[in-house]
Amino acid sequence: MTDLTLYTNPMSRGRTARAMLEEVGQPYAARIVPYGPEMQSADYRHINPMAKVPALVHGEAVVTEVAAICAYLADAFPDAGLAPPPGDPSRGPYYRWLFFAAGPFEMAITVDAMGWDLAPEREATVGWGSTGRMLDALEGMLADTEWVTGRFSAADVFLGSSLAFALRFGTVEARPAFEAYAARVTARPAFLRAAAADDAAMAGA
Ligand SMILES: N[C@@H](CCC(=O)N[C@@H](CS)C(=O)NCC(=O)O)C(=O)O
Repeated sequence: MTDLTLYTNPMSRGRTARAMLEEVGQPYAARIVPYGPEMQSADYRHINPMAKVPALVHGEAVVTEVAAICAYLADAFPDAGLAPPPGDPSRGPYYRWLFFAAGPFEMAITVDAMGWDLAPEREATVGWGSTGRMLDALEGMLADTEWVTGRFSAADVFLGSSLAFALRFGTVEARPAFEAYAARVTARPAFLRAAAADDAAMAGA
C-alpha cells in the first residue's frame, strides 16, 4: 500500500510528475485519467477543479501543477536529496529556475506555439520579455553549470523535462546547450523508468 497517488495521462505533462516520483524512489500508484468526460467529472474535479492532469494525492495533501508537485515531493522526501535545504544558498537558484520554467519559459513557448504576435513595445509588460531574452537567460545559466544548483535537483526534473518536451515538439529553438541539458535529464534512469511506464500505459489504453 502507498499513500502516494498520481492522477495522470501518458499523453500529458504528467510524464514529468511521474519522472519526479521515480527520482524520489517511493512506491506510488498511478491512476490514468482519460481525457474527456472522466477528467471533467465531478469526482475528478474534486481532486483538481481545473479538470486537468496531473494531480498528486499524498495522504491528505492534494497537489496540482507539475512544478509544485516536483517541489512538494522533494521537500516531502528529503532523503532523496532533490532540493537544497531551506537556508542553503543553493535554494536561490533552485527556486529561481523552477519558477522560471513554470513562468517565463512556459509563457514564451505557449505564445510562440499559438502563433500569437506580441508587439515589441509590450516586452516591458510581459513577464518573459521576449522569447529571445528568455532563451538567452536560460542558455547563460546552462553555460555556467551542468545542473541548476550545481547538483541534480527537482528544478532540473521540471526545467529539463519541460525543455526536452519543447525540443521534441519543435516549440523551442534547438540550441546546443538546450539539447545537451535535455539529453542529460532524459538519460536519467528515473526518467527512463517513468517514460517506459507511461509508454506501456499508452499502449494498453
Ligand atoms: N499548469 C498545469 C497544466 C496542466 C495541463 O494543462 N494539463 C493538460 C495535459 S498536458 C490537461 O490536462 N488538459 C486537459 C484539459 O484541459 O481538458 C500543470 O503544470 O500541471
